[in-house]
Amino acid sequence: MFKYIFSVISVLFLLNSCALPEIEDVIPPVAAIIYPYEGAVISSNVDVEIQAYDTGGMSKVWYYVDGKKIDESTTAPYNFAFSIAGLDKKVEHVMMAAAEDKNGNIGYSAPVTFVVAETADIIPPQVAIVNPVGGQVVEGIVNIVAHAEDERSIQKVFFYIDGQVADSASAYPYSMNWNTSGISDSTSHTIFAKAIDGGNNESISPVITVTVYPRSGPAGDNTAPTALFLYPINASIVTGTVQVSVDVQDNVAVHTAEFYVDGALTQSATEPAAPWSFNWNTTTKADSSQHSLYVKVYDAAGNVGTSGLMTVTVQ
Ligand SMILES: [Ca+2]
Ligand SMILES: [Ca+2]
Ligand SMILES: [Ca+2]
Repeated sequence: MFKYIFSVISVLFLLNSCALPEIEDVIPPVAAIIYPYEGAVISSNVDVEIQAYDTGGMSKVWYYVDGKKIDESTTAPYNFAFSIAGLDKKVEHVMMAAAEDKNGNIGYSAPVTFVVAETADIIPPQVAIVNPVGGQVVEGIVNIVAHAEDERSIQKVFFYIDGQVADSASAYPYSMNWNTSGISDSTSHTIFAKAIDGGNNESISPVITVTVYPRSGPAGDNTAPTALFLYPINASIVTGTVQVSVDVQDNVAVHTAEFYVDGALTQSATEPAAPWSFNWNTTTKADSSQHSLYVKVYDAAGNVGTSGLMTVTVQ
């Protein structure tokens, strides 16, 4: 009997623990219409771009124009070829997007009002890369920015790096982040943008060329640091523990300094203040032995400088 009760309790406990967690997703997705933007003037068929997000996963996204459902998709990115055929010209139309998550919650975008132009747009847009500038040395994450304008509307801007589409933007500001880490030092790369207006006219920006310098130092620093012995002086006799002093300078900052004795690294410092001073123990050297000394200095951009070679005699 007790055994039976114990079994029932066990089963109940098991069922209960299975049913326990699972927090129900009651939060609807967020949705936004990226293109057309508010007030856009559309002159031909365009790509509608909708962004939607849900923490619990998306089921589908669809959109309406003037209250009538036009299209839907279950896979991101939510871009739709949109035909303006049948839409009245010169009047405002309202577009709205909806997104449904896997639990059936539905979220709606803000409405966007656009106008279908009476006549076809035959004037192409204008576009130029405004950041970086041609000839610039770039590193790390580079924010590429294009300026695009049209007498009616810009539909999309594509960014090309070395002739390949790297990214696109449908909303102002037209920009993308280019991660240059992993790209070989001191290599040249071309960048241009292509803008498409609401009439599907295209324009290409002038091509700019930049040089990638992905090390950690300031971009464009090509000046090597310098090192100059203040003490000891060349051809002098030293004894015991010598306080070596070296003036280290750079146009930006000295990152590392290294002291070499007879070609062997003996002392180093990170971000040394000038003058760089340290104690050099010569008591392990044989009496009357001669030793060569020099200092190497590096800046954060990887430029290297070397002091002159100096010879001292240990007494
Ligand atoms: Ca949700
Ligand atoms: Ca135009
Ligand atoms: Ca430098």
